[in-house]
Amino acid sequence: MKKPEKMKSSDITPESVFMMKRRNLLKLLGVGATGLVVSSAVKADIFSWFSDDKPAAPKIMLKELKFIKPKAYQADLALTPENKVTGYNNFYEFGLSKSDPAENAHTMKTDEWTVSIEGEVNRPMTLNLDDIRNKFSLEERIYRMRCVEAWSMVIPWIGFPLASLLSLVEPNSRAKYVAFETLYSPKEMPGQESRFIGGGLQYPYVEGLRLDEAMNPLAFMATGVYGKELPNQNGAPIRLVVPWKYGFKGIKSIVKIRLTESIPPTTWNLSAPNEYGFYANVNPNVDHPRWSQATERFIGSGGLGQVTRQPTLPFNGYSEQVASLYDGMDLRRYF
Ligand SMILES: Nc1nc2c(c(=O)[nH]1)N[C@H]1C(S)=C(S)[C@@H](COP(=O)(O)O)O[C@H]1N2
Ligand SMILES: [Mo]
Repeated sequence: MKKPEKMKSSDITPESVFMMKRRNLLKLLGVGATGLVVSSAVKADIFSWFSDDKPAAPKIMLKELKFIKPKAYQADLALTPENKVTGYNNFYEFGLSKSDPAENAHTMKTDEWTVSIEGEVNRPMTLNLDDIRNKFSLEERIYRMRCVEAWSMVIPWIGFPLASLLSLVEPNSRAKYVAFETLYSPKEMPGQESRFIGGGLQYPYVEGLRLDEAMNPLAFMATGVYGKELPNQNGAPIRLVVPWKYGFKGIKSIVKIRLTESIPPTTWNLSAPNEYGFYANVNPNVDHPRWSQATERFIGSGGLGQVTRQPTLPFNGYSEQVASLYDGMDLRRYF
């Protein structure tokens, strides 16, 4: 996300060509027969989709989940196909290419997982995965997802409202923010100790929301996607989804949630504070310093030549539900 050369890939993208036969792809990447200019960073990204030379990741069986489908969240939108939702990811702990998480995240062990919820709460607690399964009933929500890199998807998540989890621990009157932390385990997540793999971010990955944002009904804890439990590359066993914010707010593989009085540090803001703010609300009118946020490449079922560029919507299309959280705030200043 930080590297300028990674962002210049907008004319041709890995997702637009990954369905092609390698033979055709090589032709395409060769000389200018097609007239397309492809940066070397994008070539590397495209080639890793094919990964002939890399060992195939083990096929992992994911459990089917039981869930309801509340009408209010069954948006009438074309879904991004499952193989792209689970094959084109950002999870820098496992590498910087979009295909790295799917190939490498199997080294993370999720069966003995716990999430501790602590800080400014009346009832701090540590939940294991059985506790989470028993305390929260699951629902499916079809949400738009807009990465700050200007690509987007529509994803059928399964999980429960973050507000349900917060009500359980009872935030006290000092609680104003919610801080989240990803697992820290360099043995399982090689990017946490190698800057070549992990891009030199500070780990563990941390994120945060204001308490009123966290209590908004749209803020969601996902434990599944596409009818099954989350694959590791999507943030197993539990991750945050905040559909009106850029994707990097959706912290994966959470082990700690802490209610705080003051604003918590967040990973991308620590890394480049002039480029990534705390709020990170999707906003077509506030550009990233290095690229426009006015439009986005929707990753749908199409292949090469069918990448849809579409306008980006304020709050990613969720203004009605969330705009009032920011009444009176200058969204250029609080980007
Ligand atoms: N721990 C952790 N969480 C993370 C990231 C990451 O690198 N590490 N990447 C973020 C970014 S930039 C995006 S766009 C989303 C991608 O989620 P997905 O791969 O499930 O689509 O995860 C977010 N959560
Ligand atoms: Mo992102």
